[in-house]
Amino acid sequence: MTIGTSATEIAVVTLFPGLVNAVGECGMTARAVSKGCLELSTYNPRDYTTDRHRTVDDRPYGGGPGMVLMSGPLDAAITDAVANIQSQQRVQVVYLSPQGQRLEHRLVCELASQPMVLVAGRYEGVDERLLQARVDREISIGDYVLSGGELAAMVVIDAVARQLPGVLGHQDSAAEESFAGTGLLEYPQYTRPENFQGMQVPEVLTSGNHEKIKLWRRYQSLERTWRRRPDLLENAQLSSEDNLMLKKIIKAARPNGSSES
Ligand code: 4GS
Repeated sequence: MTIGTSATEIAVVTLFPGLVNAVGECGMTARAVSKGCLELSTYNPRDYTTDRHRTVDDRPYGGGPGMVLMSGPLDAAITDAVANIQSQQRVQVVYLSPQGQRLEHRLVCELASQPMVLVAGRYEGVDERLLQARVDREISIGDYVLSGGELAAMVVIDAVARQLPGVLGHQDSAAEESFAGTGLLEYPQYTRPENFQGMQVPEVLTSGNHEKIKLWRRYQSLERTWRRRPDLLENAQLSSEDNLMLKKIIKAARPNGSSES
């Protein structure tokens, strides 16, 4: 018998398996695979065609430009992908599309806990009936149009992989980063040399005073978030010390209490 693995299983239905498989061969995501935290597989709808030309697309009913992915080959590929997932958990079938729910940290964490089949579209999209019949949810990586869902699927895979326990070298890295712990942007990072083209590393970072370093970094995180992504402050978990620091930051930027706009 086989022992149920604890790896998060992700299968991708794609006309370009080589593109998607590359994410499992490089960097952090490759480490997640080799450590047994992540299992990646691909299913090509073209392998589930039955005609001589291995047709996966056709012209849209009603006319118009471009081609639409046919339901049949996609349906068969999804069925095979779902059947080959070992996990006893419910498999989520996800279609990557600009019409989906926007990907953000909370959704990444939610996805990390379950096996999924990611469906990557091409051309003008897929037959609506395939979405109705087989897809549990649609996810978008942003308000722009890609030429295929593959890059979006790879974004999901990368973001999910780094949330899996045991993937990151430093255990705390995932939790410490932007959005994860507190919903703030990260503080700036520096490494050798101490002087780069006349620019010095902030003195506090070479002081060895860890309490001061921690405060400085928190200040930087708060200031950056306030300047660059003030919208994030609405939902950030701020301590009373954070709120005091934020007041200081705002006062330093607006000495006369003038509204900056
Ligand atoms: C996205 C996106 C996307 C839509 C795929 C048109 C080819 C394309 N997928 N987030 N057909 N943005 N998909 O642009 O996920």
